[in-house]
Amino acid sequence: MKTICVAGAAALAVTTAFAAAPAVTPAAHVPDASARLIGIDGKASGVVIFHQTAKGVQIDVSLSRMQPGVHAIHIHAVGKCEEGKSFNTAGAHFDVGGHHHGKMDPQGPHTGDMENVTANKLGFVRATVTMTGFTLSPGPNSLFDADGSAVVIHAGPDDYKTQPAGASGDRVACGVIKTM
Ligand SMILES: [Cu+2]
Repeated sequence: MKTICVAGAAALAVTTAFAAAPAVTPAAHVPDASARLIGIDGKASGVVIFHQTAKGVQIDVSLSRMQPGVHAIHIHAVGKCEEGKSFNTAGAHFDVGGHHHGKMDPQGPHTGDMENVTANKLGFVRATVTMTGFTLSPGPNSLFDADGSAVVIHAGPDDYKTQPAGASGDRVACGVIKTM
């Protein structure tokens, strides 16, 4: 019991310290966003959480029901995921400035290109990355442009060079990015 009280006091002290801190940075006012992914069967396949920090957008990827192995993951340009249309409704890769696909292309990568993720033998993916080319906040690089944006998982890995999507195959999961 005594331990619990001490812990509570410590937590209170921390809370008080934060409350007394000077005004937070503008980035802290940007709401988090999330994409709830569905598979091509229309059933839930995981969630991707977006958090704006001073250094970029932190992205926490948590997927299930993937085929074991390596998969491409990209931000696509349109916030529309229709499994009946093979998720082609999500459009091409999100890009600002007319880049080519892939970090191995001299004119790449697309702004929405991300590092491949790996599903374990049970089909789960956990990954955290920080992306600097786009923002959650309003502006020219915002994911929340007129037609929104989506997260798309592909059947295979991105080779980071083949146009337009790294020869990564079918789109197997998709989620519209929404403010939480
Ligand atoms: Cu893609």
